[in-house]
Amino acid sequence: MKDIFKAIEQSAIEIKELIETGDTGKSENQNSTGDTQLKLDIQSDVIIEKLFSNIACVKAIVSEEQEDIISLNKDGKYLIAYDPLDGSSLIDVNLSVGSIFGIYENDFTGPNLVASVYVVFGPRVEMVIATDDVRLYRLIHGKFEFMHTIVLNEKGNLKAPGSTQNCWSAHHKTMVDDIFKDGYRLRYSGGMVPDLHQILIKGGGLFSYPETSDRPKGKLRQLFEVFPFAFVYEKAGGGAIDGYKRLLEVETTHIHDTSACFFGSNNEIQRVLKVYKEHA
Ligand code: AFP
Repeated sequence: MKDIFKAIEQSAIEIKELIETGDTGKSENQNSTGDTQLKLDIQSDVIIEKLFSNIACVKAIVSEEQEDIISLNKDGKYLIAYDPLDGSSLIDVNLSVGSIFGIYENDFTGPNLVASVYVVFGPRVEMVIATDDVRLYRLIHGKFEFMHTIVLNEKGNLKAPGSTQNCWSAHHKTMVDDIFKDGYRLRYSGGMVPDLHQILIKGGGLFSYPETSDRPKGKLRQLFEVFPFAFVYEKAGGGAIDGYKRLLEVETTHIHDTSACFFGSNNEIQRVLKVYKEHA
C-alpha cells in the first residue's frame, strides 16, 4: 500500500503544477455522468493513470472520468477508484478542489474499501490518509510532512447543505432549517473535498447531499466520492449514512452509481437518522 500512497503524493505534486499553469477551458468530451470534462480533468486523469500503471500491487483502476475499469496487474492485490479533480468547475473562480482515492480489495464495493486518501488543493496542498486512523499531511518544500491525526468531536457547529433547495423533500428542508435555528453556521463552497475537509479539521458538523426530486439517488458517486469519504469520517470517529443506513453497506450495482449521503459527527448523524426514519 505504501507504493500507492507514494504515487498519490507524486500525482498531487504534478496536479498542483497543472492547476497553477494549465488551461481551465472545457474539452469536447463528456464523462459517463454527462458532465462536460475540463481539459484539467482529462490531464489530471492521465497523470494518475500513468503513476498507478507502474505499481505491481495494483490490480485495476477506475476513474470517475472514464467509462470502464482498466486492468493493470492480474496478481495485484488492490483496486483503486479515483476522482482525479473533484470540483474542477471551481478552478476558474480560484476556489479549492481535490483528488479522491478509494482503495479496495476483491471488488469495488463499500464493505471492501480498505483505505482512502484525498488531496486538497487550496492555498496549501494537504493530503489525508485514512487506514486505521486518519492522518493529515502538508506539502512543504516539495515533500509531504505529517501534521497530526484527525478526530471528530461528538458534535460540531458547521453545516454544508448540498444540491438545489427547491428539489429537497419537505422533511429534509425542515431538518436543515432546524439545524440552522440551533446555531450552526453555513459553510458550503460546492467542492466536496474542501467542504468535507473543513468539517473534519474544525472538529465536526454535517455535510448533506440528499435524494432530491431531480436526482432521486443523489449526485455524488459511490466509488469515487461517497465511499472514500465515508471511510474517512468513520475512522475519524464520526459517521456516514445515506439517510437510513451506513454508506459503506449500501449496495453497488454499477461502477458509476450515485448515492444520497450525509457525513458528520455522531450527534448530527443520529439527528439525520431520526428525521429520515420518521419519513421512511
Ligand atoms: P463539479 O466537479 O462538477 O464541480 O461538481 C462537484 C461536486 O461533484 C462535489 O464536489 C460537490 O460537493 C457537489 O458536486 C456540489 O453539487 P451542487 O452544486 O449540486 O450542490
